Amino acid sequence: MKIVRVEAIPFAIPYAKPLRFASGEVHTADHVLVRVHTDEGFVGTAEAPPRPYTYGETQESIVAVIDRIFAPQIVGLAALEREAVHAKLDRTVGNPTAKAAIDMALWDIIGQAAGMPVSGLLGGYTDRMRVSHMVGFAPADEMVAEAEKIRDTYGITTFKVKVGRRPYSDDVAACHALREALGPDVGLYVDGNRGWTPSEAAQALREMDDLGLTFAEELCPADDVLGRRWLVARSPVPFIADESATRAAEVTRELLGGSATAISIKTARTGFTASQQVLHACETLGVEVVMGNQIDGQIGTLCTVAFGAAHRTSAHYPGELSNFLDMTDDLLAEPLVIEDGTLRVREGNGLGIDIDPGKLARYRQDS
Ligand code: MUC
Ligand code: MG
Repeated sequence: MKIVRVEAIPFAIPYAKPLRFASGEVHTADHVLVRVHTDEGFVGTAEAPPRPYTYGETQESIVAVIDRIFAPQIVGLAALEREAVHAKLDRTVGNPTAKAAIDMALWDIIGQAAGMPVSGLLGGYTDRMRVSHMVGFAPADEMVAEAEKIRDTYGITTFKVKVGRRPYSDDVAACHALREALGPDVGLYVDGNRGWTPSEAAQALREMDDLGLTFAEELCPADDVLGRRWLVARSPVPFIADESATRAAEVTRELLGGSATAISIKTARTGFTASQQVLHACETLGVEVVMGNQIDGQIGTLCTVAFGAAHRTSAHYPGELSNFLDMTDDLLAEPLVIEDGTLRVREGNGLGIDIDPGKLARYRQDS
């Protein structure tokens, strides 16, 4: 079963409520739909979200690297030769979400051809994940109102709070307001997207010591090498590396260097193949993982839950699976539903991604 064509289709869907965080903000899902076609008629689907402030990729660069470099390299290879495909893709540095989308589309093809769900092929641990919702920057009362609405509407009881603003006391106050409003049983953790210095972060953690946070993520840059190690050594909770550990080798480097004590796995950047490398490295080192969100649409979210639910360790903590709720629309024919704070893996062969052709025609940017 040979790869005969790779499509990279730019599309844009506005957000009803933009997400703001220390390294940037998102108003439109200007993603790239990736479709890998085979000579047996199977088509694998995934999406690549450009995050220039995290990976340097843009919508245009993702389309260009797929059209000009990756597609010519992999057309003619068999869809089962994933290692051969990766050997080709790895000749180009960077471009993580473009590579990850191709990887996940290949798994989708393999699942369809085998007549099995990808989540089952990956590990088949469970069929659902509890959901953690990301609360972006806003005045504290609006952050509280959003969390209460999400809890009441979807039954979600874990929240990742964006921090990293200056002065740090605004974020500390928002976290205290959230804990007070939501009560002691709700899970809370914070993500600074590198916004603070090590000393600001240490001070903020001290002032949030009584909040029962479960994790702290990327509070300061990993490039502040010694300051970051100093902070991580003093953090009262596991310190998650997200954008500082975007490849398996970076995960090893950050963990062994003492710059992180937990890892965010994002299928949007490591697909399924390298996400398993990351997961297994963390398992063998005894490091906790959280399934993160690259501000994914519903296609990316389906990929995240398929992977997260497939393994014991990745299914342990609630996964960040709800950013799509802030979009005005999406491409799936059958929208995702979060109920009782839970998102289910889609049934069926492959990833179960069924694109609505009318919506694709409406939102695509290349026609
Ligand atoms: C997150 O976990 O940081 C914001 C920037 C990014 O790279 O991912 C999102 C969410
Ligand atoms: Mg993060």
